[in-house]
Amino acid sequence: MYDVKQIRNTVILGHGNSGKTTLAEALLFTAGAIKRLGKVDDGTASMDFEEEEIKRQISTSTACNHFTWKKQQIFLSDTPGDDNFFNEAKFASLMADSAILAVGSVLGVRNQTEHFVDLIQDRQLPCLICITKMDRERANFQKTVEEIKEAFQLNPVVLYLPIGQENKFQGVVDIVNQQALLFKKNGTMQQGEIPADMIDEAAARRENMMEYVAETDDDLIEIFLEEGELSQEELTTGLIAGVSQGKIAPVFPCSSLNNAGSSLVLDAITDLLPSPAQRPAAIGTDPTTKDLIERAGTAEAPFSAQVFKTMADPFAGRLTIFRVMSGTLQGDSFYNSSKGAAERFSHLFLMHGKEQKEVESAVPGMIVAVAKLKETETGDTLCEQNAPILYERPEPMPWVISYAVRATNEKEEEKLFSVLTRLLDEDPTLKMTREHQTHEVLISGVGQVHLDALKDKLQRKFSVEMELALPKIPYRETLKAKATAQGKHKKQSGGRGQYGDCTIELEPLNNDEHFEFVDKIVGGVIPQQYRPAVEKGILEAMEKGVIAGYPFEGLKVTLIDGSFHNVDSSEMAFKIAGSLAFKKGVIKADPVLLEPIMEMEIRVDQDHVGDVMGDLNSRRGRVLGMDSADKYELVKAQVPQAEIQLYAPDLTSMTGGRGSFRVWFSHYEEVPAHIAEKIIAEHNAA
Ligand SMILES: Nc1nc2c(ncn2[C@@H]2O[C@H](COP(=O)(O)OP(=O)(O)O)[C@@H](O)[C@H]2O)c(=O)[nH]1
Ligand SMILES: [Mg+2]
Repeated sequence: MYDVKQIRNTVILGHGNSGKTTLAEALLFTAGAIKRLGKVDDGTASMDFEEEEIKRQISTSTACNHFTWKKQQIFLSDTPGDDNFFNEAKFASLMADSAILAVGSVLGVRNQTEHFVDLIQDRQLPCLICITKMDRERANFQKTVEEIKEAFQLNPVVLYLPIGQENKFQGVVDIVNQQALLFKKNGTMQQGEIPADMIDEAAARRENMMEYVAETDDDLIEIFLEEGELSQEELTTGLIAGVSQGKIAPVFPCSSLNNAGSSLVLDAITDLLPSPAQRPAAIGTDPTTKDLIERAGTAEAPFSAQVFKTMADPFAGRLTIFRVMSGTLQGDSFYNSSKGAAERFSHLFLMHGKEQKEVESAVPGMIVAVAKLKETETGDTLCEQNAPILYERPEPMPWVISYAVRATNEKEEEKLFSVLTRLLDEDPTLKMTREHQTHEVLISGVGQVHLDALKDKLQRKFSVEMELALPKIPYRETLKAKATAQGKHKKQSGGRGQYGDCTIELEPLNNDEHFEFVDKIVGGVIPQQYRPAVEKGILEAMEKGVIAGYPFEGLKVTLIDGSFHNVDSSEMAFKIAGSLAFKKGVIKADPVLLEPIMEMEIRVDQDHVGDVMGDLNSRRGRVLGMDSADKYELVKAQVPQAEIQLYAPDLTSMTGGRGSFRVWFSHYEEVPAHIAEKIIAEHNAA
């Protein structure tokens, strides 16, 4: 049985390539959870176990792990830093009680670092900051700390000052205890002498730290002002309180590739970061009354949990990963209050990277998994049926790029779509839709790399190959003027003849309706039984379009005249006559192409607003307005779908990764003539 106070649940966040996975590896190794120190670069890191991660040497999915350090149960999640997989980091941050922010000592704060700091601040997660890769050439600890101070309100406080940098990085000065600690190969430290040239700085930093810590607490500041200093105990307890309230973020220099500094971080996780019991109670609602309910993170409260991840495994089936929010989970069932369904399971697991280890029960703060649930999806709340609660479903990152997908081998179409359906479960940022007009299946995601990685995953994990192509734009045709046309179908040479003749008026329908048919035949010039055939013929011809092969929209037809033959007229003949009249009429009625216009909301930093607007202009976009949101500007615009099929990668390169956007369908609009000409020419050439 686990004690909630002995649990620490933390998530590693930071931009891509900042050394998160390597740091996780070093922590696991030092704590004895893995036997060898794996490397991202040769594909042996235990947190990057998916084939696509090994191939790309980037994490694409959150890896959860559990290990013990100093009798504490540590739950550690390693997340992707790439924008394409930001949703993984976002959801993982919702499972954790604290965060470790990784910032590289060479490149320092990057544009993307901001996104992760936003996650930390949104949830007010207490946080440690690791300055990674201290062994690298041009590593600069001080400069990196200064950058962090400047860019974010995290209040970094250096607990350990590096002794040496680059290949001379050999240990740290422990500021609180004024001692030197030198690295040992196994990730732990041995005591040493503070280098002579660091003694003064170390002492000054301790003074400084006292003041800093004192300022986070009313009692401490009083003591500090009276006594001029804090006792060792006051400093330590003040530090712990400051960290767990998110007022101070301790900074650690690390070189995880050499396993240097790992035990310092592990100690900080257990000694400085809060247990689930110290975090604010979880807040949900009562599913029937909608009243707010608080659930404290104690083992005695009624059980509740939330699902943050689902993994599709080709062999084991579906694995549902959730964090216990309150109470104790035991037995073989729980209630899914999001779906209103009871779920049964046979084993409860702890996650160890790609492996799982069975466990008897789970208490708040623990990340656990069960296999083969029937209805449960990511975001769902699990609880006791007689103490139901619903937690707010986290909003996945919006999709911004779509491709038409098909199986490379036509025979594998069915398999492809069944596997894709399973993967949709696993990744809430993937969307699959069938486009009725173009008959394409579209797969939408968060970015180019996101969909490329999906393609790889399908091939490697499920051995189906898929092809991605830019989707066809669902253009439509319509008319702008009125016209009258006659359609006559006549074949009366030998045998039974065919005869149908109709005259119709065509005009635009301005009410968003697809089609309207008015029958104004008088005196039976076309017998009643043939008139619906005229309408049918027109409808069928509309599907195929007239000028460029796209479906025709917004047409009102009035049937005004015609003639028939007693023997040779038939339904078929009038259908053909109708379609002939339609085609002839359309040509005279100023036909045009319509294109889908999308509404976009682009979030970008001040520095790039100008570039983004200029670019929208060149994409035939119309800016509707601007808004400010925090440090960002929100640009609202309408842009033709044809112009933004690859907007996601373009925006990333335009803004250095600081832009993001949402997009949704707005309406149809006429295609400008010079562009319509090209589309029509392409159609005629095909
Ligand atoms: N020299 C050096 N390289 C490192 C260190 N930590 C990570 N790296 C390298 O930096 C790259 C990115 O590391 P990774 O852990 O995958 O970063 P992540 O994307 O944040 O998970 C890899 O090539 C690592 O080998 C370190 O402490 N020292
Ligand atoms: Mg990684």
